[in-house]
Amino acid sequence: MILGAERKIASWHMLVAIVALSIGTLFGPLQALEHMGINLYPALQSVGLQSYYQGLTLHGVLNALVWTTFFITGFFTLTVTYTLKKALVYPMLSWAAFIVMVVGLVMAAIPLLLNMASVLYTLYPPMQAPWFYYLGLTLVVVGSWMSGWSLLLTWAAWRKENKGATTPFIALGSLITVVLWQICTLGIAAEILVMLLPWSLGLLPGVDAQLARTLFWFTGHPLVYFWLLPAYVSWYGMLPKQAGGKLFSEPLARLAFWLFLLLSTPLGFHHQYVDPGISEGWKYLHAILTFSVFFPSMLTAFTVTASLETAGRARGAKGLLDWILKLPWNEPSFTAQAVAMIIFAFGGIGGIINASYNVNLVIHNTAWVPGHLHLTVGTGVTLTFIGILYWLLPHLTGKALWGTGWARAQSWLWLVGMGLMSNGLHRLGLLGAPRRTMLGVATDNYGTPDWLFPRLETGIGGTILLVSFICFLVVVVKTMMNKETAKVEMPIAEALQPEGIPAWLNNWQPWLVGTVVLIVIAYGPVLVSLISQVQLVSPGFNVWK
Ligand code: HEM
Ligand SMILES: [Cu+2]
Repeated sequence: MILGAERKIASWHMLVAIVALSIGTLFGPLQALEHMGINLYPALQSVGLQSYYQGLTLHGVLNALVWTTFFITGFFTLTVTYTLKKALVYPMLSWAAFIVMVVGLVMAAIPLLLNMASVLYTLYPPMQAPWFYYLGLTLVVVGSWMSGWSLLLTWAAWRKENKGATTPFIALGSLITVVLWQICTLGIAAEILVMLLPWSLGLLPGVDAQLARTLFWFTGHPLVYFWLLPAYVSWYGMLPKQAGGKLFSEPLARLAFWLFLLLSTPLGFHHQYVDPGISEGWKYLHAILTFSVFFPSMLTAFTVTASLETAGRARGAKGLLDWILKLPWNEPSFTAQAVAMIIFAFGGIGGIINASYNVNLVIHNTAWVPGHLHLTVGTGVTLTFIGILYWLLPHLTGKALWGTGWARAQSWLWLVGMGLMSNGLHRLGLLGAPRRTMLGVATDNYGTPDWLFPRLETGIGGTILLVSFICFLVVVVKTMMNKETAKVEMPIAEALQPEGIPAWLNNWQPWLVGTVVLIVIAYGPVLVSLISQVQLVSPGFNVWK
C-alpha cells in the first residue's frame, strides 16, 4: 500500500523540525561557553542577537517546543497510518493542521527574533510578550490538535472496518500520546486564551501569576511525556526489529502506555513545590503521584532491555551480558537510540531527586535543572528522534543514508559532550549556581572558586555537542544530495509471543475515565480555589531590554 500523501505531510513536518532544531541548537554552545567565561554575545549584537536571554528563549522554544512538536506530529502521521494500513481519511485536515502550525510558528518567531518576547520557554507572567506571540503559540498547539483529530478520525474509520480487531501496538501507543496531548494542553490553552492574550491586548487590568503558573504546569509536566512517548513507540515497537529481535511482551508495552496516560497529568505541582498559594497537602499528593510514574518507567526499562536481549541472543550471544556486544552497533539508527537510552537512564535517576518534595529544595531553579533536562528531552528524546531520522530520511527521500561513520560518530560524541555538560550543570546546581543566569558574570559577584571546574566541564561539553550536531547536519545535507538510492521501510517489531492481548489493554474507556477522575481529584479543588480568589493585579513587565 502506498501512502503518498502521508509521506509528503511527514516530510514537511520533518523539514520544519530539523530547521528549528538547527537554529535552536546554535545557541546551546553559546550558553555553555558563556558559563565557561567565553562571552560571545557582544559580538552577536551586530547580527541582531541582543542578549543571552533572547538566545536562551530561542533555544528553549525552538528545541523543546517546535522541534519536538513538528517531529512528533509528522512521525505519528506515519506510525498510525502505516500500522493500521489505512490512508488518512481527511488528508486535508492534516495539511490544514500543518499550515496552522507554520502560521503560528511564524507569528511567534517574529517577536522572538526582534527581542520582543524574551520571556523564556515557560512564558511566566508577569513578564509580558506581545499578543501575537501568544496567539502564535496558541496556533501551534491548535494545529497539533488538528493533526491529532485527523489521526483519531482515521482510527475511528479503521475500527468500523475492522470490528473487534485489536489496534496494532504502534498505532495504539501513538494514539494514546495524541489523546494525552489533547487533554493536557487544555491548561496552557486556558492560560493563554483566558488570561495572557486578553492581558497583552490591554483587555484585562493585570494577570494572576500564580494561577498562570499552575495552568502552565498542568500542561508542562505531561508535555515531557508528549516528548517521550514517541521515543518509547520507537524503543518498544521498532528498535527490537532494527536490532534483529522481538518485542519481549506486547501486553506490558501496552500497559505502560495506558499507565502514562493515567498518571502523566495529575502531578504538575512537583514543579511548584516552592510556590505560595498551593498548600502542602496538595503538593504532597502530587509528589506521591509523581513517584507512581516509576512503575511504567520501570516496565519500560525492563521490557525494552529484555527485547534487546532477545536480539543479542538471536545474533548468537550465549553468556550473561555478551548480548550487549552483539547488538548492531554499526547501525547509526540503532546506536543513536541505544546511546539515548543509556543517557536517559541517568536522567530518570536525577528525576527522583527533583520529584522528592524536600530534596527538590536543594536543586530548585539551579543549574541542576538544565543539567537534568538535557539528559531527558535534550538526549533521551532528541537523540532518539535523530536516530529515527537515520532511517526515516532514507525512507522519505528514497536516498541512501550518507556517511554511516559520521552518523555513528555523532552519537558517541553526543554521549561524551552531554556527559560532560550535564555533569557540569548538575555539579554547579549542587554548588548553588542558579539556572537561567550568565554564570560567567555571576561568578565574579556571588560565585565561589568551586564553580570553576564544573563551569569548564560545561563549556567543553557544549563545544563537543556542537561538533556532534555539525556531524548530524552534514549527514542530513549529504543524504539529501546523495545519488545512491535506497528503499528503507519503517521497522515494525513482532511480539515474542503473539499471545492474545487482554481486552482491558485494548479498551479506552476505563483508562480515560480513570484519567479524568484523577485529574479532577488532583487539580479540581486547587483550581477552584485559585480561580475563586483570582487577582488580576500584576501589570506586564519587560525585564530583558
Ligand atoms: C548542542 C547542544 C546543546 C547545548 C550545548 C545546550 C546548552 C544549554 C545550556 C548551557 C543551557 C542552560 C542555560 C541557562 O540556564 O542559563 C540550556 C538550556 C536549555 N536547553 Fe539546551 N543545549 C543543547 C541542546 C538542547 C536540546 C537538543 C534541547 C531540547 C530538545 C535543549 C533544551 C533546553 C531547554 C528547554 C533549556 C532551558 C531554557 C530555559 O531555562 O528557559 N537544549 N541549554
Ligand atoms: Cu514534571
